[in-house]
Amino acid sequence: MILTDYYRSTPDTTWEIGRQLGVKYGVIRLPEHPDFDPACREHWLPVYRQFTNYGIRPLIIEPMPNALHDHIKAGDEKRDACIEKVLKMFPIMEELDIRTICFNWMACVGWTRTRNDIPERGGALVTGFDLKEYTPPEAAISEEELWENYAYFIRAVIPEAEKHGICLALHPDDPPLPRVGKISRIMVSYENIRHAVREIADSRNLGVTFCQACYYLMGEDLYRIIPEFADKIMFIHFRNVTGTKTAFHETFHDNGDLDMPRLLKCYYDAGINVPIRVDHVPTMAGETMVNQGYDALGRLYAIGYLKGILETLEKMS
Ligand SMILES: [Mn+2]
Repeated sequence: MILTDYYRSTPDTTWEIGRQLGVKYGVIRLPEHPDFDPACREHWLPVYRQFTNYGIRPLIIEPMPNALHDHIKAGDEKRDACIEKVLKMFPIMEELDIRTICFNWMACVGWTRTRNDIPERGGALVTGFDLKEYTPPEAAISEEELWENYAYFIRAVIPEAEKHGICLALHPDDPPLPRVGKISRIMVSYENIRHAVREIADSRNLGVTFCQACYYLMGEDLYRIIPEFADKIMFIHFRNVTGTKTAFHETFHDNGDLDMPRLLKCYYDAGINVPIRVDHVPTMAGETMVNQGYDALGRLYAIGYLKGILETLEKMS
């Protein structure tokens, strides 16, 4: 596995901690201020160099810039202009050898929680979701529209992605509920995602971000689908939770429903050797919540835990 961490484009404590932990590769979030144009090479270069000068080599862009992607998912009048910009990102990524974009197909509402102050072990705070407490926004999109817009996008970008050697790694919907209010969601089951990445287009440049806790909350058998998806898993979100898709919360990585060492062994046994990053960590003692689920101390613990299991698997196999 290739150990990475998630970095915003402005240096903060997570950059320092990553470097101190020996994490050499980055999953990076592009700047979101309106002056940054993701289609413009000159705008990428200083961002890229700031990472490489720091000792972090960017490998993955996550997420696809929302300013473009929201129109593409909604299929509105700005869609084609936004797709044009996405296509212009590919040669820049090729030049910088950043080969993967993690994207999702949640329209109108992205990853969603109802609370960010649930006490986990020892009073560390985690985010959670309870459908009973959730008020969806006043937007509407149907399943048919989502599939149509997805197919439209994939058909437009895959030939260019193939030309430039760029991979698109589809993240499941989080939480994986088929509907929130009048907003449908489609990437909510293994069957649907398999259809999205195998049948709508069958390309080596189209695969998945395996956010393992989302698949668990779908009710899927991870030990069955990981080997079946071995050729499609391009990136792993190492994440643990407890509960069900209608009521769950995040946990420390060693304290949820998922058997983390067994899952890592399952990836190994299936021959999956891709970038992996820890996901959604608790906010710990002495910390003020800055980016919920992404604060520094929780990452420190989670990365150490992940490194420990990976090293053990490598040395024991
Ligand atoms: Mn995830």
